[in-house]
Amino acid sequence: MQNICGNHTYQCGHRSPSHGQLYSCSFVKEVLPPSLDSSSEPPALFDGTSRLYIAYICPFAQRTWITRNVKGLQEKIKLVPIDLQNRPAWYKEKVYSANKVPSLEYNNEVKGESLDLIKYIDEAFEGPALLPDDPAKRQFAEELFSYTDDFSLANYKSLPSPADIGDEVVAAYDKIEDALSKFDDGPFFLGQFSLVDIAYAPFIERFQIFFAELKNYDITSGRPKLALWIEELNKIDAYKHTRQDPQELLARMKKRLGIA
Ligand SMILES: N[C@@H](CCC(=O)N[C@@H](CS)C(=O)NCC(=O)O)C(=O)O
Repeated sequence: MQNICGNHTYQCGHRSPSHGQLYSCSFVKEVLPPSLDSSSEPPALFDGTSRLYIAYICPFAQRTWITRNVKGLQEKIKLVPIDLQNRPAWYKEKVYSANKVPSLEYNNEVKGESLDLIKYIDEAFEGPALLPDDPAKRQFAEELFSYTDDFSLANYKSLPSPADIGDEVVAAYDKIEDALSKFDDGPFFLGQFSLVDIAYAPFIERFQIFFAELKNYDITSGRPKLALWIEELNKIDAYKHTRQDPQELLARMKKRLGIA
């Protein structure tokens, strides 16, 4: 089974997702910078440095962070984490007027929206291509990108209710299991690892924890494809390094639900 990482010294025998080339998986674990808050000076904006503004706890931002890592862009794109609870005023005023994360400062422009950004980073930067050329796979990728918001909404909606998991969530995970069955050349949505996996990973990472702890519901039960997808995803260092402490994610969600 293939693995992927964000380094392009072609050494250790794992296959690139789109071309079947061999390349290394010696992902270099970077020391993560501290989050900037309202007391922090802005970076030297628009000085030619590419910057990815994220919040460590944000699943949307995590999509872009994973993409940057998988493509081996740790040196090319500087990570700038923001404390969303105590945001620096300059972020809205000078960087991204939508005042959300993620955003990407690149070539004197700032762009936002995580799904647009992961596609943009994949196309505009070097590193392994994270969408296959196969038109059938491309079309399925678009269908799955379109479903991400409905998927996470169904999940979030079910959390505050004291009732069982609910039909909508069961149907959402059944749809994921079906999607994972479509291509059989690998354990990922399009067979090989792609941007589609990156789009879903931060959300499934969180809901697996929340449903297990808050609703005693195992999303992988009776869903072998999903179980394998999670297992294979967790072998990818470039993703693993972006994972948050499950207990912290759970504590935040409990607080948000008023059950802390
Ligand atoms: N649709 C946006 C959603 C981004 C988003 O909602 N980010 C949250 C953090 S997880 C945020 O910045 N919230 C700050 C706010 O809404 O003020 C995307 O996909 O990038």
